[in-house]
Amino acid sequence: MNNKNNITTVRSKFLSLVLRHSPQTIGLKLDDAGWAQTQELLSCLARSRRSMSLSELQAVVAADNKQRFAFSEDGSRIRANQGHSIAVELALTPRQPPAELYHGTATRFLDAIFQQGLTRQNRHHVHLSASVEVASTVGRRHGKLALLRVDAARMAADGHVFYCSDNGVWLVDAVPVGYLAKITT
Ligand code: HQG
Repeated sequence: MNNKNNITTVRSKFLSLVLRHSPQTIGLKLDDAGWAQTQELLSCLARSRRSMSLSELQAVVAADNKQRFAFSEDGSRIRANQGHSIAVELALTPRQPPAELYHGTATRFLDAIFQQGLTRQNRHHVHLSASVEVASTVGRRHGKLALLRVDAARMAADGHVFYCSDNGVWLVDAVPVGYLAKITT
């Protein structure tokens, strides 16, 4: 990773922290839908010795490999597209999921998952992916990869509501055990 990418990654991680989990760290306030005023974010960052210019912030948003952040249309506000632990109402619209979705996790969680199903832990939803590749990357963050297939078609037919975030992550309240199958990797 070159130096410029490195700085962008550090900035992106810090933005995730303040826009998803802990805006108070820099004295920032988010509205009910998770939006921060862009100018206020820049001022709070500057006061916390995390200064960046508007164009540097725009570069972080544009360069983010998962489109974690979005500006409002006029650019006056910014928010995280998903992944919050604090209460926000993202006003997501229910969507019909693809027939199958995938979840990557670590092998050490499997016993609990096959007892309780997938539960949302600290986040607002269980996160699912339309691709095995993305699910594998997500799972490896936690340890030795275990890949799960979710029977999304049957879940939806049974009345479970799915949402898709602006950056293409599928979200659901929980996945009961009966819809899960382990994929041999
Ligand atoms: C596991 C990243 C025990 C679950 C990614 C996961 C994603 C259980 C971990 C986003 C369980 C939670 C979310 C149960 C679930 N017992 N363990 N009953 N149910 N788990 O990080 O899905 O980089 O909160 O399998 O791309 O790994 O942040 O969720 O291993 O979209 O933008 O508990 O985070 O995006 O871990 O990742 P996480 P996740 P960002």
